[in-house]
Amino acid sequence: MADRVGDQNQAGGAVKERVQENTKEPTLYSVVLLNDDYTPMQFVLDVLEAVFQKSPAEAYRIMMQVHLGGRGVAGIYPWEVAETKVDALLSRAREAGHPLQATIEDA
Ligand code: TYC
Repeated sequence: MADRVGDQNQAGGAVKERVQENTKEPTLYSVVLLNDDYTPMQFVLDVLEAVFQKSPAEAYRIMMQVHLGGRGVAGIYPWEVAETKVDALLSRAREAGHPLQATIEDA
């Protein structure tokens, strides 16, 4: 009797099968910075460091990729985190009077 309970465990053997669904990775989204002709390079560097937690070297790489190529990935996050990052970026940019834009895309 006691052995039987132990064999099946307290969830009747269902625990192991639930492990995967309980630890499933969230769908990820890219926050993509877009180029414009007016936002100062230094402002983009500051945002990449403050909002997207990039090192100065990585911020410079991303900023130049956007400046030269039109777009660049600032970070990859679950949906709600990506939205929060974009909100922070947009409110800093508008506060400072810059037209900086970003989009959220499937990663
Ligand atoms: N192109 C801008 C300039 O020459 C710099 C810039 C870089 C703007 C990245 C936006 O996402 C951006 N001042």
